[in-house]
Amino acid sequence: MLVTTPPPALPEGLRGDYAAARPDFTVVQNMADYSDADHATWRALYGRQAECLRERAAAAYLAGLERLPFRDGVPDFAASSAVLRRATGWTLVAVPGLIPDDAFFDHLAQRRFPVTHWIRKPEELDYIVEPDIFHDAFGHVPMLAQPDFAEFLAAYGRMGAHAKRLGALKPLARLYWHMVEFGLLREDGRVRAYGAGILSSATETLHATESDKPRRLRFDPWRVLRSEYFIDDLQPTYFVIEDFSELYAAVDRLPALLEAARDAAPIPPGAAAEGDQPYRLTGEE
Ligand code: HBI
Ligand code: FE
Repeated sequence: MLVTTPPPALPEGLRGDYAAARPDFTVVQNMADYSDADHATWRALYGRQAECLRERAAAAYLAGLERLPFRDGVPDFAASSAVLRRATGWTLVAVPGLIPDDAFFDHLAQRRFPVTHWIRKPEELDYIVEPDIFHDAFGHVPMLAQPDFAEFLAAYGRMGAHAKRLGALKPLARLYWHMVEFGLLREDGRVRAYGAGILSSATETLHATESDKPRRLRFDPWRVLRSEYFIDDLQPTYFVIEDFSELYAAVDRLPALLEAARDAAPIPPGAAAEGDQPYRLTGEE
């Protein structure tokens, strides 16, 4: 059966061609489909972000970026997968854009990271509503070469089916949002970004690592699972880890925490909560 429009589980108006997708929502990445303008858009985004991130991204992210063939234009997923496979056993699969939760979790559990195959238009350099290849590849993929993070993300995928049975998909999605999209790491006494939503945006990078406006809190899974978020504005709250092993360490406690978070009152975006441990930008703590 052909799927002609995004399935009902997805928001309307997505620009990907879902009719071309296989049942697991993957498509073929055809390098010949990218125009010179597409490669130029990638290079413009890459050049600007690589410069912005030199002093602001986590060392593990920058090390991953260095190993991947991302510099010269829209990356070939097969070549990137070869690098990741050796590092952590992950591979990339091409998708038309956002895919349903079940398919997304299943890919992660199998160490396949879904990457949107199309790139934004030149007039969208600063902001795009849907994730494109720049967000998915430049933002997410370098961290897949970090062993602790790579383990965590596969374990996260394995939690998907369990969370769905519990009726706890919302709390599980909050963990992804705050720690995979917008996570911060303390490194040499400074705040560095490793979350893809930060790293693929120049504005969010400065806001997350240098502004005194947002709240920065010590990572606490129970706090994160209850924390609501904005999808279309700079984040008012970020969570800071000290080491990537903290994320994987939280997975053991997830089944119980998800159930409790499902039944707890959510914390509105940017709000304070009891027990918050603020982290100061230049603080020794
Ligand atoms: N699909 N391609 C893609 N990328 C995502 O980040 C993504 C998705 N589908 C579902 C989804 N994320 C969310 O439900 C996660 O927050 C769990
Ligand atoms: Fe993302």
